Amino acid sequence: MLQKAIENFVKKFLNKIKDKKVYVVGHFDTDGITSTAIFSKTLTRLNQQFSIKIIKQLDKKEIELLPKDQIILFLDLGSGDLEELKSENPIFIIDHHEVSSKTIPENIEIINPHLLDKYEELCAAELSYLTSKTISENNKNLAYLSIIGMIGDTMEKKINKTRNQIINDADVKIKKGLLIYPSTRPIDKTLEFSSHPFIPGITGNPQGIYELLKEIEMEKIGKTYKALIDLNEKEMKKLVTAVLLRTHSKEKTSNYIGNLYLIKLFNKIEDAREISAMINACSRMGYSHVALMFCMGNDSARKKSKRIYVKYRQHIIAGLKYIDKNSKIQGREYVIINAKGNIKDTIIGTLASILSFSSVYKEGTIIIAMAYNEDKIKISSRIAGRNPDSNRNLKKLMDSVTNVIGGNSGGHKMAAGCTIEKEHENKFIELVQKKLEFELVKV
Ligand SMILES: [Mn+2]
Repeated sequence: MLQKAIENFVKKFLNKIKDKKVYVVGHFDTDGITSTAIFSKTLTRLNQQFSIKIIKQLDKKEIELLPKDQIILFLDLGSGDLEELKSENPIFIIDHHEVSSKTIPENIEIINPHLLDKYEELCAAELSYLTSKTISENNKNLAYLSIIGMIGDTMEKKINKTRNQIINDADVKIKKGLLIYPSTRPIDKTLEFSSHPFIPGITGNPQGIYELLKEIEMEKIGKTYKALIDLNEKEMKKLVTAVLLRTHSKEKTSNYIGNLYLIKLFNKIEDAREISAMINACSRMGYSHVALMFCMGNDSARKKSKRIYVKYRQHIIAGLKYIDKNSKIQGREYVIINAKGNIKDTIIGTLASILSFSSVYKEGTIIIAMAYNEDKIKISSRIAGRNPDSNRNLKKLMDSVTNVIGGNSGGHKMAAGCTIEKEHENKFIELVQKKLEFELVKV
């Protein structure tokens, strides 16, 4: 049972950290950063000495850098490296990624839903919150952070028993509606900037929005439209119907309708989706510490986060433009985009995702995007279309290449990636092309 496992974990953790320093290592996405924020607060409240490091991924180099005389706490990472973490050092892991080995080394204590008798989908921030609450009931006011992390890992559509309990703990309001954000700003603006989901004829099209809102007789308050959260049931229904009419009939309605999560932050009602996107943006732009301070309630970090978020969106648009203007390797059912040093490695995956959801490439097209990261190359692959029935497996494709030229790969059938040495740039392209041409014959 989850709660039993957490109680056991907490007992050992509190015992080990006495008179020691804790070294917290968190993953750099929204889930990892909110998890780290929860533990920063928790450890501060315990009067515990600690330091923090936010990392993109746990590799050999990071493992070597771990201090030997401190208690290590991994948040949202570590499960895939249990063998490598085997040492004399006590290590605590709170994570939800696949576990690499069945046997847990003796120095490791781990909370991971995959290791429970009954699996329940929870993210690291939710597990961190439950652990924090077990340490002290006073930490109940950190529940909202786990809601932001959960949305960051896109788990908000499935509400299970534990998640429901966390939602009850958090001061969060849920409203059913159109899944675009931020739901707290005038509806015309929110529609204009909606990229997840991308609404054909609406996203980036003020004229289309004007016509849609006129058609459903959306009311204005003074000169501005109401925000999504202020719509009554009837208005929301009309809006949803009008938007669905503009989408492709093949798409599922559930992509567009769901729960809006409203949280109170700095004494303002905020859309948790927007906050989650802001944290993600800061981190990907290289400001993980600002994102963390923002989560901890620092007001100047909040202002800085907003500025970085604006810059991030400009970066995304500049990246899309760069890809559009520059040459790509076009196969019959694939495209290889090699951005080299022109696009940040931390946003190349986001760009590949946006391209896969847009109508730039035919449904089923494999998109491979590459960007430099110092002496390495980060590669992201996606399949174009919202629900393409592709018999291609991107994880297998990435694995098959790294098996030959080395590097790390991960992901799943529809979205996968890898990191390789820069010197293998041409070899990578050559191998992927061969593989894709060959598969084309086979399929
Ligand atoms: Mn996570």
